Amino acid sequence: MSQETFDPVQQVEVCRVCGGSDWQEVVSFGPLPLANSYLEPGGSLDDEPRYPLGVISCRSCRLLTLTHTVDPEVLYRTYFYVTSDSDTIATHMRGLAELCVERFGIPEGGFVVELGSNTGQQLAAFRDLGMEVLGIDPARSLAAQATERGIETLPDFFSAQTAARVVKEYGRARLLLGRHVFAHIDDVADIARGARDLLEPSGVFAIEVPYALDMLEHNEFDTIYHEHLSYYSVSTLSTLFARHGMRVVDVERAAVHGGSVIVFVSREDAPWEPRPVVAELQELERASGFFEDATYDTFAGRVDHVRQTLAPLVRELVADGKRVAGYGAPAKGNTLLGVSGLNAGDLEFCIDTTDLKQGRLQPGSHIPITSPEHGAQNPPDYYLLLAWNYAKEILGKERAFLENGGRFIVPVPSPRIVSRVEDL
Ligand code: DWN
Ligand code: ZN
Repeated sequence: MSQETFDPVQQVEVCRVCGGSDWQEVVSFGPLPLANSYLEPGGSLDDEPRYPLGVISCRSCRLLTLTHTVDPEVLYRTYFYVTSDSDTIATHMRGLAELCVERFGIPEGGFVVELGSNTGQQLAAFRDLGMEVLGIDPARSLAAQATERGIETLPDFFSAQTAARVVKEYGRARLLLGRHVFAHIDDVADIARGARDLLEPSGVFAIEVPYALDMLEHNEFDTIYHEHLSYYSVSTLSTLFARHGMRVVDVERAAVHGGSVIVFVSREDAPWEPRPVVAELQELERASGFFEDATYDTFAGRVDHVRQTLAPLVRELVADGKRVAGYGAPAKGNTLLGVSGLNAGDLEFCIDTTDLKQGRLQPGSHIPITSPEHGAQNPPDYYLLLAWNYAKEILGKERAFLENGGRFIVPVPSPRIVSRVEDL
């Protein structure tokens, strides 16, 4: 395809799960820059690419999907997100490795493959338990970094084709894992086929995704950005895998990233009987209105409330002579800033622990990103908590800031000011 005709944006017409095309419009955030495209200072800020961002819901299987897809080559080949080294995530990863090994009886030396394995932190937890591991990640620099630390990682997208190559070169896997990557994938049928081929007959595919029920309930609309193509429920994932000769056999809810589910999928003829929790969660989803249009209209109304109240709250504080900065520069913060219209005139800076982000500017809002040390030396009066999914951990370690009169603005479900960890 020539440069002139290549369009990295495609409109979603057909449901990637069920093939349906009866859509309910949920929210529309207009064109926004890519949430992980942190800008070099000094570069031109005028020609920042922006892509449509909105969510629709399939009335047949209730998949929530973005209205448009952006080509994964544009999104992931150069990627700034490195798996957080926060205590919350490190503990979660160790727990997840133990859970998989125990529940599905993976023996020592069992082969574990992870897609979207990033810097290899999760696979290191499996290796510590005696497993053989292999990572697959398209971000070339991350794959190289992981391989350097001893976690062999193929610099590739996972697909049925990659799966066939792994089977040939390494053998079949006991466990295939995808943490916060499955919801980023458009051709999920290809992934399901690849998973089926890659796994031993009794193997398990463990998928961790943000739980759509939590997103709706806690108004976590900022987790909507171009990388997150799908927002899954257990019901929708069950529909998907049933179409590919597989079934959901277990589900764990986890508090990470605003509420996630780890869904365990095996071949229909594998020796794992679905646990009662699978049906229980599907029933909870039904009872929560997951299959009704009204639920999505209510969500859109709550999003609108944040959209209309957050910027005035911050601007009132600034007009009162208060200094406001952002805490964290997570990708989702850029949806929040973009949707609420906050920019460098409102927030002085955003602090973030990620070296790669420091010294750059937030996409869209152009707020400079600095180090936590800079924040400690120039404490603002208020921190807008962009990384709200780590609220407890962050407020716990920012006791000095709070004791000196500092405050946090927690943006979702509805903006509020917090001065103590107990108020969360
Ligand atoms: O799916 C995805 C999720 C799981 O992770 C990706 N597409 C991208 C990413 O989303 P995110 O950027 O919203 O993730 P986090 O992990 O919520 O980002 C937190 C940010 O906050 C990081 O940049 C690190 C930073 N941070 C900090 O500066 N101080 C985090 C903590 C805990 C801190 O104390
Ligand atoms: Zn559908």
